[in-house]
Amino acid sequence: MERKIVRMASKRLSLLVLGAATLLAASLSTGVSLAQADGSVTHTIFVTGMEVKGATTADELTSPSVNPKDLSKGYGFKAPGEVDKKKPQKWQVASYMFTPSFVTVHQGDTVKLTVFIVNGNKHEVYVTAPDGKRVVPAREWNRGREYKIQFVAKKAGSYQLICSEHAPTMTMTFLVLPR
Ligand SMILES: [Cu+2]
Repeated sequence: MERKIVRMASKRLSLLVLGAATLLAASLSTGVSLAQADGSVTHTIFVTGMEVKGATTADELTSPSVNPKDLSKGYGFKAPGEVDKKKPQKWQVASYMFTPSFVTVHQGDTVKLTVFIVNGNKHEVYVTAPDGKRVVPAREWNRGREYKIQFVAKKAGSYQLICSEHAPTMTMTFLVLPR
């Protein structure tokens, strides 16, 4: 009888250890949210700086009358003849972005970003609070490098990660809901 109780207790203990280990593994391997005693949460978010491209030919669709480069420094455009000399009809557009580009957190939460730059040799980035003040000062990010920044979302409203090289469209928004 006693042995049975001991066996059950040790089984429970090993289940507990397994549960804790699973939790730890989950928090290490994913973008996670860790709650603090005051209810605030630390979010670890993995972000990629990337460029998407699209192309077609002028016989399929005429190229845009407005040059996308006039709409944003983050847009690219190669007119028919500029993409491929052998395919004079081909034209191409491109856009730089952060992905994900929108996340929601609560006031008081800590946002930890790990950003990997896949496209673009040079980006000039900073983070602004809802009042426009910079909570992360300007810095240069280069292709193939991983960068870590963090800030506390003290105010409700929108914080933004902005790349001034590719403004206004290469932006990530953090909507901060009142706690
Ligand atoms: Cu950029």
